[in-house]
Amino acid sequence: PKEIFLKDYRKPDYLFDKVDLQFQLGEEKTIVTTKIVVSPGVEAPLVLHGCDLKLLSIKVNGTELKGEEYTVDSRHLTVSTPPAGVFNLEIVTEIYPQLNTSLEGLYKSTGNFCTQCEAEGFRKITYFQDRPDVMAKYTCRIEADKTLYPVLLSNGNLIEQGDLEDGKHFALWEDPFKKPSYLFALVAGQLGCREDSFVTCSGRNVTLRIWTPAQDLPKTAHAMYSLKAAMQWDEEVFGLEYDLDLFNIVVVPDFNMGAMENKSLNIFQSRLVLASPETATDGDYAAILGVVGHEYFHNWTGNRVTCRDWFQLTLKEGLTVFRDQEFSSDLGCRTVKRIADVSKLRIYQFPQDAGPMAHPIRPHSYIKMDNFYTVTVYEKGAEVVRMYKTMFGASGFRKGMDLYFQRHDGQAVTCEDFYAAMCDANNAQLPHFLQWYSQAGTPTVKVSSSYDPSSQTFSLKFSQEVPPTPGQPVKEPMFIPVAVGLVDSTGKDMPLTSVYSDGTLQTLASDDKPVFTTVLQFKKKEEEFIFENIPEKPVPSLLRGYSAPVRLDSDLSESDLFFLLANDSDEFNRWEAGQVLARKLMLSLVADFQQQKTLVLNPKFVDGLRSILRNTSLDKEFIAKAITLPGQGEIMDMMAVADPDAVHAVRNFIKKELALQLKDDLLAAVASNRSSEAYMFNHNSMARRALKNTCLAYLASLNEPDVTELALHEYKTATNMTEQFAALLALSQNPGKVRDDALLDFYNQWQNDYLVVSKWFALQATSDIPGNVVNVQKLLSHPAFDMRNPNKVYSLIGGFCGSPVNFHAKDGSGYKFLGEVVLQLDKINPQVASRMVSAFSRWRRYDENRQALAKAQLEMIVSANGLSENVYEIASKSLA
Ligand code: BAL
Ligand code: ZN
Repeated sequence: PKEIFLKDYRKPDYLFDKVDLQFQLGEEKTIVTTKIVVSPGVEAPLVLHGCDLKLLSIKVNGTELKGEEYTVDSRHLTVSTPPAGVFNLEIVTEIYPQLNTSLEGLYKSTGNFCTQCEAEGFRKITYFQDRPDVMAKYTCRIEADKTLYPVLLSNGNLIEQGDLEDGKHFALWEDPFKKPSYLFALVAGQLGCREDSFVTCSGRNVTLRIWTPAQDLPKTAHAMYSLKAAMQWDEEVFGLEYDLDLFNIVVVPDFNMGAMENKSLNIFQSRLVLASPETATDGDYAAILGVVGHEYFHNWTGNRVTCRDWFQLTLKEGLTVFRDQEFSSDLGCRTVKRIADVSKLRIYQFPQDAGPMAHPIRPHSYIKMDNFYTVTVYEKGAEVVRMYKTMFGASGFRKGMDLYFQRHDGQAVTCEDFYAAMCDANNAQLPHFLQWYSQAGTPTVKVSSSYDPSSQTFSLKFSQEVPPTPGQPVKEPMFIPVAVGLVDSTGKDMPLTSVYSDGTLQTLASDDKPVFTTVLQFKKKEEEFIFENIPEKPVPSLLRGYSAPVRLDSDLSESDLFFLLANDSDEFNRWEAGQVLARKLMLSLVADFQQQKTLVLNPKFVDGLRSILRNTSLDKEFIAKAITLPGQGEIMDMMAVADPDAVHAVRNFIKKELALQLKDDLLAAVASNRSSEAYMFNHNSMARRALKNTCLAYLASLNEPDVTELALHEYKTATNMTEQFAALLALSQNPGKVRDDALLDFYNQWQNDYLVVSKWFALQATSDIPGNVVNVQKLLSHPAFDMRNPNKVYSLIGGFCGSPVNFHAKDGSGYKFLGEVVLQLDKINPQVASRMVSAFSRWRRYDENRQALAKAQLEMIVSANGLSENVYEIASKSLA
């Protein structure tokens, strides 16, 4: 397999001005006729990408090319000497969507045709310069059987439609905006639609349609609400208006990604559109809001301004994730959303950044671009965008965005272009900030503090270390914005007047405009900041709001942390103080466990959580987050040698001990947070359910008859999936008849709803009951499971890999299971298989025995015949 490098980028040899596509969709084969108006760039052969295509004919300016005038191999079609000047190219290919299980290019899902072209799927439809910097205006004519495929959709506006002979019909679509091939989409099938409209800020009436099989239409109301909210928000916050008269969303059950932002024809996997209170949880509702927003926001950040090459993916994804995070924050609760996003970063991105697949948010190379749709490019990329906002403030960030669109609308650009727009609009420099795009690895920031009462100064000494990552043994210091507040002994923020660093005194506030949080620009290996006019020794609240994606290692004492947990005005840091305490506590108990000492829970920790639980002035979802322990993965990530058994035992011990000691408070919280109100998607209702469900989970860990009764009661009386599923989860913590009966009952109730059945798979797959690999193996042959459906694979197999004890079972049974499944899956869908094989990538983090077992599976995979490039890249880099 060939590695592609960012440094080798060069402009396309030819430009495509106009592309007319014609699809004759059939049951056995589909004929695609592609007409392109080509403008010459350089005098060179015209090399087009192509994959799994049968070439029927190729014409230049109406004349069919002879055999010696072009060559075809498994990846390219090359026209050796194209004419000088503008010319017309016409290519006819034959493809077989009904056999396409890779779900890239044109394929069938439950009888309907649909497409997925990002990143490089368009080349499975026709020969093309399939790269994002080739932008053209498209038309698309679709011909198909009218009974089987009554709905025919593509990008842009519907220009013409009508009947043809033999029961066929056609539709002609025209997209007035230039776009790269990855944004092309086509859908044909039997679909109903929910229609609504939105009047934009300039008064244009936009028709909104969500297409899905007719029986699911009632479940599209929340997605439509989310779409309209997103359109409104983008106008209000960024002044960005929708630019066509029609916006379509299509729901398909079989889809590799969550969703796709094709111009005016977004395609979504069902889970991220369909919701009803009875079948979807609060988490599902929130995900739908975020992803519908995300895909809509791409219309500007991704579509109107796109990426020059795939290395720049974070330009559109990091930015658009940041935008969807802000959208969800504005519609819900900012602190809770921030906690959720930072947790996601820690649980998924930190391990990636510390492993063999570590890459900068703009990777330097790839074998398969599909492997770089990662938490690093997306989530760390969003953190990098957030840092611009932290540095320039909301209005400075907006100015930067305005300039970015003013300069680059209609272009395919780079991360430097975004950086330049941000800096130029703010008349500022961010020294070596671009390192965030090129250096991988999570920086560790160490902080020590000291107070000098005689000079009334408070000093913060910072040092940073960016760990070596594959291909990058030595790192330069990064630009790290550190938001800081200083808390006095009464728990109030001190006014910050001036800070001294690097020979310069910076005035922070005037008398009439006090400042309580300031952003320090930490940009050297070591740097000291000295606050002046500090009348007493403060407790510093560092990295407020998580102002940079780093690991913070401060010298705060246990009592400082308890103090911040109780008092910090920055709610994020209040939560964070509790998490730091919990992480320290868990790590020390893990050491005790490994030395076979008796485990004892620090009573101060119990008291701290009790007072949070009893604090009625706090947001309920914040309380739920604050009493939730860091995940097992997070703790393993902090150990020299990850020990899943010890971490699991310790986490369970703390959970049970807390449940025992806080039982009355937990029971009271469950009782007082019941409600007979109809389901509502709003923060207060969701917060109430979150607190109730978190408390119920704690209680169930006791495995006592009264709490089992309680969980059963909650299960039976639940009127929405959020509470029903939480009760099922509580009941399924402990092996036995109650668990088995509840799981069966749930399946019987929901067997006809494949999205709920996916949850049922996930619940069992992620379970930490002993020996669960056998159950998961059995579920592979359950009639409701289907290896061709990515959502089910992510639920069952992906879920299993996320269960530390069973995936990392000492006897290697979890590894063996995954090794076998990956090879099966690779034959069906390489993209999905490579996501699954990623679970092995951190194998070196475990003990020698586990290392040997996991390595053997990776070696077996790498040496398998006919392995896809997708899986090869992940598996071979994991072994390197
Ligand atoms: N562009 C791929 C799907 C997404 O990030 O929106
Ligand atoms: Zn995206």
